[in-house]
Amino acid sequence: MKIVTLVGGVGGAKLALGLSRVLPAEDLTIVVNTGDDTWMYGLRICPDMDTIMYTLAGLVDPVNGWGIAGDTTHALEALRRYGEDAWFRLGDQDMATHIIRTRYLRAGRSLTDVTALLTKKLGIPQTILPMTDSPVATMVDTVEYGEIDFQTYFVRHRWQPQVKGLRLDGIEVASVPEAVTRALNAADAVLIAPSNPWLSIDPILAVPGLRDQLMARPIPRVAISPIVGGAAIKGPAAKMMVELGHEASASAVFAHYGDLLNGYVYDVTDHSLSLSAPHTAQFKTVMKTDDDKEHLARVVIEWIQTWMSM
Ligand code: FO1
Repeated sequence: MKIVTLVGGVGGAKLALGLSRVLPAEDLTIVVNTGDDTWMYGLRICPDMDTIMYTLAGLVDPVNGWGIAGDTTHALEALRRYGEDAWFRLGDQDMATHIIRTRYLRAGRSLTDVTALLTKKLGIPQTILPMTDSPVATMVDTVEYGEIDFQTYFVRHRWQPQVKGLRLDGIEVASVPEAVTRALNAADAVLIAPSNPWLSIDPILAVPGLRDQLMARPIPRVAISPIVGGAAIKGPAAKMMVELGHEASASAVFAHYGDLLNGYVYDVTDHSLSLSAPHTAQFKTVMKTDDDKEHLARVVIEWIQTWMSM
C-alpha cells in the first residue's frame, strides 16, 4: 500500500520511523513542512527535513529528538568567540548537512533535488520531499514581541510568547513540487502525522494546489491527533490552541482539519468522541520507544486496509 505522510518535526519523525519499519521503502513518501526553515550563520537550515533524515538514517539525538546523537558544538563556540549571538544550537556534524545544502541551493539546485542527494548519501531508501521548493517562512504574531520568525519564537523564546496569529510568508508564490504531485497521484492513502496542526501541517496544506490534489482522489485521508488528554505530546500545540481560541482536545484538532479527513485516529486513553468522520479509531498513539512507533504505524495501516476492503 503506497502511503504519503505529511509531517512536521519530532512527532512526524516518530511516525515516519514506524512507517519505515512496516512498509516497503518504495511505498513510503514523506512530505515535510518547510515553514520552520531559516538562515543561520549564513547557512540554510531545514529543521523538520533534517529531523526526518537523521531519524530514518539512525543518526538522530534520542534525547532532543532533533540534531545528531553525540554531536559537539565547537564551531558554535568559535562563532561566539567572534561575537555571534549563537542562540540556535547547530552541532558540528549537523553543520555539514547545512553546508552541503546551502552550496547546492546557491548553485541553483532545488530543495527537492538537494534533499534527494542528502538522503541518498545518508543511505535512506524512502522518499523525503519538501512541501515546496520556494522559501516559505512561518511568522508568529505574539503579544510580547509582535511578529517574529518561527525559530525566534520556538527556540530563542522557548515557545513562551502568547500567540495571536500565524502567517506564512511567501506562500502565495509557492507551488507543489512535481515529485509531490506524482506521489499523491500514486498514493493509496494519505496519513497526517501527529505533528502540530497549526505549525507543522497547515503550512503543507497551504501550498497552493496541494489541498486540491489531496482531495482529488477518493482515497483514505487520515490524521492522527497530537493532543492526548488535553495536552500536547511535545511542544506548544496545546498552549497555542488555547491562545488561538480553541479547546486543546483531539476533537478540536479533528474540527480544524474539517472535510479534508475521512478517517481520524486519537489516543486510546481519551474519552470516546462522536465525530463526523466516516472512520475513527482509538489506538495507543504516544510513541516512546521504537516499538511504539512501529506498532502505531502497523495498526493504523491494518485498520485503513480493513476499511478499504469493505
Ligand atoms: N531546537 C531547540 O529547542 N533549540 C535549538 O537550539 C535547536 C537547534 C536546531 C538545529 C538544527 C535543527 O535541525 C533543529 C534544531 N532545533 C532546535 C529543533 C527545531 O527548532 C524544532 O524541532 C523544529 O523546528 C520544530 O519542529
